[in-house]
Amino acid sequence: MSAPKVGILMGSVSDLGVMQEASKILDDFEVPYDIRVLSAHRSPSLTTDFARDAEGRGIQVLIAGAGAAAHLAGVLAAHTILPVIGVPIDSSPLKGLDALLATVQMPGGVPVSSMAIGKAGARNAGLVAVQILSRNDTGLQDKLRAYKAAQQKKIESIQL
Ligand code: RP5
Repeated sequence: MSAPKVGILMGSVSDLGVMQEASKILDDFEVPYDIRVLSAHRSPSLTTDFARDAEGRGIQVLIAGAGAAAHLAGVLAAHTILPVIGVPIDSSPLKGLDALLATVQMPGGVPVSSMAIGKAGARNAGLVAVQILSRNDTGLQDKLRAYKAAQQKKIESIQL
């Protein structure tokens, strides 16, 4: 199997159902990835080690999904120069609004690209990762064009 180009991280195994939307996109585009549970709060050392080692392993983009007081994306961003895409997860009584604010409101100098809450955000995180990788990969550019064309065709074919 090829070396991973994307890291998909999530704060809990309970986030997997949402984050699989990102991994499905990477499967569709045949982009190799590493997917694992890493918690900013429950396994802080593992999380920082992963962030520090990712670039050296050839990973080019990180996707981080977390709910509640969502610090995973921010902690990863603190320890790497790789782009970090955050996915706020609707796993708390606040239905992801807490995670959205925690993910999007990074202080200046430590960017996290925040997606929408939940499955749509995870899917788009996968697509943004592919878009970043596609800048140096014409094969991925062609697949992105085909993906957009297929979406358009689907809408155009709707008969009400
Ligand atoms: C966050 O707390 C995780 O990302 C998850 O969304 C949420 C709840 O985690 P569990 O209590 O289900 O493990 O850290």
